[in-house]
Formats: sequence, structure tokens, C-alpha cells
Amino acid sequence: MTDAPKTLVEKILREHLVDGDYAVGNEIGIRIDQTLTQDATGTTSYLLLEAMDIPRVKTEASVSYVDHNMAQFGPENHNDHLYLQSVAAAKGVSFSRPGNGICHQVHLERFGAPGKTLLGSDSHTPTGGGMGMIAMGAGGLDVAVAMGGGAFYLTCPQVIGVELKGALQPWVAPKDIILKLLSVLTTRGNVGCMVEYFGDGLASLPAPARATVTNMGAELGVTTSVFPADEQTRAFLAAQGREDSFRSLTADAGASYGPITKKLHVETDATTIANIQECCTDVTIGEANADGIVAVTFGHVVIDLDALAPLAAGSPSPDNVRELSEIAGKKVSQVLIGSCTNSSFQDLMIVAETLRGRTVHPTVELGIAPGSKQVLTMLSNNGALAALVGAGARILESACGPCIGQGFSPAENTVSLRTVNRNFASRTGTTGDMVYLVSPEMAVAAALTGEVTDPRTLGIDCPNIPLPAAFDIDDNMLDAPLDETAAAQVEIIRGSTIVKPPAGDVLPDTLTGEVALHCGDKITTDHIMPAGALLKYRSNVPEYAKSVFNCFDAEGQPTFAERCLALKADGKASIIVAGDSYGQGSSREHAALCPMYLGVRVVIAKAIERIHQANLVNFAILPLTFASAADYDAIEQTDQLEIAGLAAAIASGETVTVQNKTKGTSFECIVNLAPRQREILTAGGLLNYTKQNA
Ligand code: MIC
Ligand code: SF4
Repeated sequence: MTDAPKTLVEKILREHLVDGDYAVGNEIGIRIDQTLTQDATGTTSYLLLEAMDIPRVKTEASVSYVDHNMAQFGPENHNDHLYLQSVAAAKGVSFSRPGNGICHQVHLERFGAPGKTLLGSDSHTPTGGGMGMIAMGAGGLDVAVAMGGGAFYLTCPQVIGVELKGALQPWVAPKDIILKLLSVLTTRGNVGCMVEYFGDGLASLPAPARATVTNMGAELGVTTSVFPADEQTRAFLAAQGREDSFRSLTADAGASYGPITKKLHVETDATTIANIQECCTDVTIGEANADGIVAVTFGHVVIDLDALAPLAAGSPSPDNVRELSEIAGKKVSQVLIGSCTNSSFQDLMIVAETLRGRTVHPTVELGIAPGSKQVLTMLSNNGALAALVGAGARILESACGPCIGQGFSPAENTVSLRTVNRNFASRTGTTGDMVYLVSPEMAVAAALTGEVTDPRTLGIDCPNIPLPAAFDIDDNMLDAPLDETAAAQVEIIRGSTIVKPPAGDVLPDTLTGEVALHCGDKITTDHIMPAGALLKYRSNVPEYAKSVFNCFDAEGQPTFAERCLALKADGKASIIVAGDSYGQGSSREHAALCPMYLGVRVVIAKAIERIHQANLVNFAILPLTFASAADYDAIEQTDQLEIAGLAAAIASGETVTVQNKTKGTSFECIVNLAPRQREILTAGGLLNYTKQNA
């Protein structure tokens, strides 16, 4: 018997398989070749690495980046940087110093390599998929385990095939590809899948363009996205002086994708269903059930690049995708070009050449944050920086900055066009913000006209910016790992604002608690654990935890944190009840760690996103899903709940009964845990589990 043709995903995963059987839906453990951390999740990750007594990392490459917490109001950020630099030196980790750039951009430039696995404590780690890597986001504790040589556990994925045909037309951008895909797959219902790109359209897409697509693929809620490694990949690696890292990698001829089934609502999801019908092969739509839900099945997605037009996604969700005709002419008062999605050399050269000799519209503030020191150096050496500055752009540092609400917040009731990947409510730092996620091409058009403008109508020729034959390479801001002797001499610097994170503990067999919050669909990690000006408290859980769910706090009323701490003092657990897609967005484990500190022990939702579910388990919070959506409506905030027989349910149960003492009712919840997650919860969290299994 000959082997069935394999997808690229299957090939790379099989090469790294260390535990479990490769079958879709199974839990599998894979070897991790590379890790990355960034400072906002990194301090916790390294504190946990230290708590696990791991003397030195065992990966091929582990890199610690500083790019998020850069504002430095008070000593917290700099304390973190010094801790991170010293702990990296002590543990054999490379350290990318503040100023060297955004983790994903720098990793792509200097470390990405086809066929490797990469685990990062940041949800946009899939950027590396643009170079044929299986690159995934995870909580910092999972990354710490991987740095220690432990396997990473994931659901063996269903592979969603995306065929790209033709070639992008002038002023239409890689960003439009991922926005189009978001309009088809949405941010919901893709947990446990990976996306794989193929088709003749790949030939004209350079690696950084592909990286834009895989970066924002995180918004689909898939585990990662991957492009084959081909001549474009080789050219990028060669231009980075790293051609020796190249390896050609594609799916086998005849590899098949799908069928993929999505459960959608006939009325509220009507646009998505129409988009699936327009863009997918072999679409079938089942009968609607009593709740109006239909099963929509398709083979693979096809995107015709020749026919693609510029798109935009409006607040508060990256899948709120709009045709330009719907929003053209809207006044724009702020434009931000940057972030790990769109700040490559080619992106910023298109912007610079469009702005050259022109002036930013008087009613617009334009901010530009180059993705890395390499990008900024090249713009400065070739004169493009002068064109940007000359046109009136405000040059921001090479870091996340405004993307995570660190400054450049828009004025009230104004529209901000951003090339970033997320437009969750208030992420900019302004309540009620109105953000459109767009390509650099569309962003620069609005910067010139002061309104949402189709760049094809500018009357300017679209600049043609080929991939450079050689990038400027200078790794002087990248501290190489120390050898073991030198590492042993390093003293780890710990400022007083760095507080040891709390560990989890075993859940009681009978849990009594109160519904501390009843919230709706699409609650993101930015709702749970806001960043922006609070980001500097990442290394101090008791301080940061004061702001958990602060978007739901009402003036003059006790905050969510205060209510939870009062329940904890009373010996009661806090329980969160939520709708669909709970925990979307970031990998920040603080969205589990801080609630755990407050006494949250259970989350009951209609559905929970992958990284967040793993973080809950790692910090010994039980994730449950409603067996019937009607039970979500019947439960209210402050209801008293009791769940008995938890130990057995966690060990092997498929369901658990929840008594609602306030209403005198009971309902069933599904215990949807992989075998290893059951063991982690039984041990009282991943830290305890890892110590027990060391
Ligand atoms: C984000 O884009 O939301 C972040 C900030 O990069 C997060 C990580 C964090 O919260 O520190 C992410 O994407 O995982
Ligand atoms: Fe940084 Fe924004 Fe990218 Fe997150 S999405 S890593 S905050 S640039």
C-alpha cells in the first residue's frame, strides 16, 4: 500500500511527533525546535522557567524579545528589561534588545527556517508560517516547558486548504488576502484547525507578504497557518544571508483538504454563508435545526487574487470586513502604519514612495512604526525615511507601541485607520474607538486625502518595490546565548516590581461558588485582562489583577476584582459564565493567571478559544461548555452554583452536573479536555504537573 499524499502541515508535524497517534482530533505532542518570548509575557515565562529549576534551555534557538513594554513610565518596564536580559544570559537564550524591533518581524528576518517548529508566547507567532514553519502561539508556561525540552501538546489539526489564484493587482495588498479569508472563515468556529496555502498565486508573493497573511491568520482562531517553502522563501533567506537555512517544502501532489464543516446561524450568519458559497468548493448546506443552526460544509477556499479589491475590517472585530464602497469617503483623523502585520521593508517603501514629495492631509495625524531596526536602517540609508519625515509622518520607534494601546490613542468620535491586526473595543486606549484594519496601501491613501479612499483612485502609480537582493544585516542588538561557563556566572537582576507569580492548586471535589460575571459572545483577552497603560503591571500579578474585566465595572460599585476577592475571603469560588468564542485574541496567560489569583476556579462558556482554554487549564481553572445553549440564558450573575464529583469528572468524565442553588435547577456541562489537560488539572496546574513529572 502506498502512503496517501500528505499536506505540508502533516509532513512537518509528523517529523516532530513525539507523543500520540497522528489522527485528526487526537491530542499529539510535538518537539519544539525554536521558541520566542516577548517582554509582556516573557517575564512570567522566565519566572516559571526558574520555578521549574531548568538550568539551561534545550531548544535549537530560544529568543527573548523586548518590544511591548517600551513606554517606561516608572521603573517597571526597565526593571523587566534588565531581568529579561540577565535571565536570558543565565539560561542560554538569545536576547533581542529594546530597539531591535518587533519579535515576529525580527524572528522572520533572523531566525525563521522552513520545516522547523516554533512556539511563542504571543498569539501572532504564526507569522513564521510565511516561511514554511509550524509556528504557534501559546501561554508563557507552555513556552517555558518547551524551552526546557518538553513537548508541546496540541489537537492534531484539520487542515483548511486555501488556494490562491492569479496575482495581486496594483494597490491591492497581502492584507486584503487575509481580510478576504476572515470574511469567509470568520473569527469563530476554527479551533483545532490549521490553514495551508497553495496555488499559482503563491509565486508572486514574497515571504514578508506571506507573513502578513499568516500573522493575521491568528484572528481566525486557527492553531497556525503555513505557506510552502519555495523559491520566494529561498530568495528571502538568501537576502538575509541565511540561504543555508532553506529547505524546499510543499504538500505532496494530490494532497487533499477538507471537507470542513462550520455551524452557522441561517440569519445572523447569512453574510458568512454567502461568502462561503462565493469562495469555496463543494459547498453543501444542511437543514436548519430548531435554533436556526445549519451545518455548512466545503472542500477548500479559493481566493482569486486578480479579482481581489482593497478591503477594511471595522471595530470591534477583525472579521467585520467591509467592501470599500461601504465606507469610502468617511473622514479619517488618524492613520497608523506599523505592527507585526505590516511593517516590513516593502510595506514601508510603498508608503514612502507614495508620500514622497507630498504632504499628509492637514486633518490627519500619521504615525509610522518600522517593524525592526533592519527596516528602519534600510529606510534611513536609502532616503525613504527622509520622504516619510518630509511628508509629515510621525516616526515611532520599532516596537508594538500603539498596536497595544501604548500611546497614539485616537480622539473621541474619530476614525483611525490602522495596519494592525486587531480592532477589539478600546484596544487603542480610547473608549468607543472606531478603527478600520487596512493595508499600508489604503492607509497611505487616507493619510493623503483625509478620508477613506480607494488607493486605485489616487491617480498615483502604485510603487513597484521588489524584495531587496540583500538586506542590511547587523545583529549588534541581538545578544547571542552565552556558553555554559559564562552563563553560570550571570547574576539575575530582579527589581522590586517583579513579583513571583502565584501557583495553581487542585480543585476541590465539591465546588461551591457564585457567578461573578455573566458576559456575552466574543469576549477577548483584552476584555478579560486589558493591556495599554496597564501593561506595565505584567510582572506583578496582585497589582495587575485589580483590573481584570474592568470594562464591566460600574462607577461607585465594587469592581469585578473586589467582588471576587470578597467571595474568596468567604471560601467561595468565582465562576465566569460566557457566550461563544470566549478568550479570543492574545496568548496572554494573565487572562487566566490573574483571575486565578482572584479565586476564579471555573469558566462555563458556549465555546472557548484554543490558547485561552490551555491557559485556563495550566492555571487550574476548569473550562466547561454548556451542553445546551438555553442553559446560558437561564443563568444569571450572582447565582449560587455547586458542582460535585469534580475529581472524577476531571479525571475521566465527559459531562458534569451543575446545581443552580439560587434557581433550584440543574444543568449539564461538557468536560472537553484532552487527556494531558485532565492530568494537568488533577495535579493543580501545569507548574505542579511539570514538577511532579520532572
Ligand atoms: C497582542 O497583540 O494582543 C499581544 C499584546 O501581542 C498579545 C500578547 C500579550 O498580551 O502580551 C498576543 O497577541 O498574544
Ligand atoms: Fe505587538 Fe501588536 Fe504584534 Fe501584538 S499584534 S505582537 S501588540 S505588534
